Amino acid sequence: MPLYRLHYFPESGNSYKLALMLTLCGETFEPVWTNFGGSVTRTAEWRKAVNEMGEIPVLEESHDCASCWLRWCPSWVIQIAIMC
Ligand SMILES: N[C@@H](CCC(=O)N[C@@H](CS)C(=O)NCC(=O)O)C(=O)O
Repeated sequence: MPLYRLHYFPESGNSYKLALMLTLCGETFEPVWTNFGGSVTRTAEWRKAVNEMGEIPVLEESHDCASCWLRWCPSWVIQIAIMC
């Protein structure tokens, strides 16, 4: 079973949509709260580490090892990735 990490913030409908889909698909995931209001997604560090587009949500997926992560975005691509 894959490991999932969802970078989100609570007010994000796009994040909610993915958390709901993961839950309805019976998947567990680690929610990674992101300080969107504090503009962390606009920093060069966050964009380099998480999403160069500067957008939330981002889903990370790992199959074999906890240090190898696939990173998915935007949300419509994530929905397809969860289904595959
Ligand atoms: N097309 C993207 C849009 C995601 C999106 O608009 N996220 C907003 C927050 S809900 C965002 O990160 N906006 C960047 C910004 O305002 O700096 C998706 O569906 O994932």
